Amino acid sequence: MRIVSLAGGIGGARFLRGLRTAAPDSEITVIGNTGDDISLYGLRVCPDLDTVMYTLGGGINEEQGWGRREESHVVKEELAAYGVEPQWFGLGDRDFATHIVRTQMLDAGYPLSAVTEALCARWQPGVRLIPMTDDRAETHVVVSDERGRRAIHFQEWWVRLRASVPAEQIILVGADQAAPAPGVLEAVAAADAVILPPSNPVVSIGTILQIKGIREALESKTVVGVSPIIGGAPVRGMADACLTAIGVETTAQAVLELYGTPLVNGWLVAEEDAGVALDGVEVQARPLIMHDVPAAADIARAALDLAARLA
Ligand code: GDP
Ligand code: FO1
Ligand code: CA
Ligand code: CA
Repeated sequence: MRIVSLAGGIGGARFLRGLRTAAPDSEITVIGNTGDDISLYGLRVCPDLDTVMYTLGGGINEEQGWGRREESHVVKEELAAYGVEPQWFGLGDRDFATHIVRTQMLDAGYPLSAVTEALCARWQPGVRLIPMTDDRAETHVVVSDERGRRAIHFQEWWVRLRASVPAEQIILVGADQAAPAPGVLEAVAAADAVILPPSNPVVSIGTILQIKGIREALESKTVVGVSPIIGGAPVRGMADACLTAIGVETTAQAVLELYGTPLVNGWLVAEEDAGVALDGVEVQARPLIMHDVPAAADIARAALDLAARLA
């Protein structure tokens, strides 16, 4: 069986670990969000791709959900001693190596998709991880602060400001010029099932859906989504601040409506959200907390079963 999954960072990666367990004989292609990507100190950083790669490859810091385990921060301290900015983003020493390799390959002319494949040769994530695009398309957030109304990089809003300043707009800068990376549309066309994991509906899944051709390609497939919102709140992180910015309520119902039909055919919600409904979509209530890999695998199995029934 061929499965395609979109993915952001933590929610996507943890779900994928379950999906890989639930469907060990399937070929899984992951289309990763690159809207979070940022260049720092001359290095290209791809947080969501790395979170998926490290989580599936056994290198993730489990408590934090991003970055490497057994990490040290000597380089960060040395940069700070020179007064180098920004100091609000914490790159660890082991993680730095990934960004050095990536940047070196990008500078040599390799597209991000080829670079990601090369990095995955080390981590063996057990899925094919493809960035949504090889083109530069970065999420920016329009805020009003003491410096007036301006657009800042998504990471500055998320990490430095902790989404405490309301987002007036969330914009994927470069979306118009960005094409799906090689293999993305081919994988979707060949897929027996497409899964939307419980990733951020705005800045993870919503970002990937903005790359031209991707949403349209998905619409003709059997797509099952897993709600990242349970009982009116994100399970983790600040997705509520992103949803508010685009005028969508933080509920499993509103996220389903945001994705809408004909994109989504099946939707998994938590048991307390039973009652969510949309014409043309089969909704099922299930325990949706990914406590551990077996719990994530149970959710993945439910998503695959629903997709098989709807196909
Ligand atoms: P990010 O890029 O690191 O922010 O990660 P994603 O976009 O992939 O996922 C973030 C979303 O995952 C958040 O909106 C959370 O609500 C959701 N999430 C995290 N853990 C769980 C969980 O155990 N169950 C469900 N249903 N959603 C989760
Ligand atoms: N998140 C933070 O809250 N603080 C950090 O200093 C930070 C550093 C960081 C470094 C590498 C990486 O891959 C991810 C990192 N993240 C950090 C997480 C990440 O930037 C965000 O959670 C996501 O981009 C939002 O999805
Ligand atoms: Ca992300
Ligand atoms: Ca569909």
